[in-house]
Formats: sequence, structure tokens, C-alpha cells
Amino acid sequence: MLLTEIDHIAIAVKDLEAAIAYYQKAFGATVDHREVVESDGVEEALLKVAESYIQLLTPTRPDSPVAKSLEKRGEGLHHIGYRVNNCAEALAAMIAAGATPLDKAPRPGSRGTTVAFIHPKGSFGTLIELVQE
Ligand code: CMX
Ligand code: CO
Repeated sequence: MLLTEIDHIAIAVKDLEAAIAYYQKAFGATVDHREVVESDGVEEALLKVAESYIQLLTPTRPDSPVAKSLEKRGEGLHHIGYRVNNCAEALAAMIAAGATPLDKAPRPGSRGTTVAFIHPKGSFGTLIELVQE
């Protein structure tokens, strides 16, 4: 089994401050990490839940994948991040299983992680991010 944890559940939102305030009010959740990921055109707030995170995501520019998603699909679940020990190994295993990679090779993600994305089309409608800490 290559997956070691659900790393995060990513939710696309229009107003990051409002979404953080909502999770704070409802659950007493606090922001564990906040980062602008320029390469992906997103700003994230990570709320820790046990060993996993809720990743609230908002676009920082109009050509960001999250801006497109908000436009076409509205707010809501955007992707699942699966934690793995070795991103390259997990990516190769997914490709061997027939998945369509969006990244040919692992690349930097937020909070110093190494990540690779898999297209939702070949993965039963779920955009998958492989996350190596
Ligand atoms: N979840 C499920 N399905 C999705 C989806 C999503 N998030 N985004 C798009 N789709 C589906 C669409 O519904 C569409 O289906 P149909 O062909 O049946 O209509 C299909 O995938 C293609 O959609 P599209 O609108 O043509 O594709 P986009 O140009 O919006 O790109 C994707 C989609 C996944 C390729 C793009 O979002 C991407 O490259 N994502 C990876 C990077 C990323 O998301 N970065 C931000 C997060 C960074 C982080 O977590 O740190
Ligand atoms: Co993510």
C-alpha cells in the first residue's frame, strides 16, 4: 500500500478570509499554515485535523487552475491530496495503473512538499495530488 495518510482535502473558495472564519466559528479550527504558491496561482490556508489538513484554496490570478474551477464548477471540493513516502514511485505506479498524469515528474508543492497531480478524467472524476512530505 503506497498511501500513508490522507494529506489534505482541498476546497476551492472565492473568499479565503470568509472560509477560514467559517471553519473557525463552526469547529474552532485554526490556521496551521498559510502560503501563496505562485507556480499554481493559489493562496492556501491549511487547517490541521489530526495528521491531515483541510486546504482552503483561492486563486491569485485569472489563469490559475482554481480560478477556472470556480468559474466552471463553482465553490467546493477541488482535489484530494494523498500522502506517500515517495512521490516519484507513487506517480510511476499510478501511470502503470492507467492514470493520466498532469505532472511528468514530481515538483515542489506548498510547505516544502514534493507533489504530482493526476487528471480527474482517468481517476473516476477525482483530481488527485500525490504529496511527499
Ligand atoms: N475535479 C474533478 N473534475 C474536474 C476538476 C476537478 N477539480 N477540474 C476539472 N474537472 C473535469 C471537468 O469537469 C471536465 O470534465 P468534462 O470534460 O466531463 O466536462 C474535465 O475535467 C476537463 O476540465 P477542463 O475544464 O477542461 O480542465 P481545466 O482546464 O479546468 O483543468 C485540471 C483541469 C485538473 C487539468 C487543472 O485544474 C489542473 O491542471 N490541476 C492541477 C494543478 C492544480 O489544481 N493546482 C492548484 C492546487 C495547488 C495545491 O493544491 O497546492
Ligand atoms: Co493540494
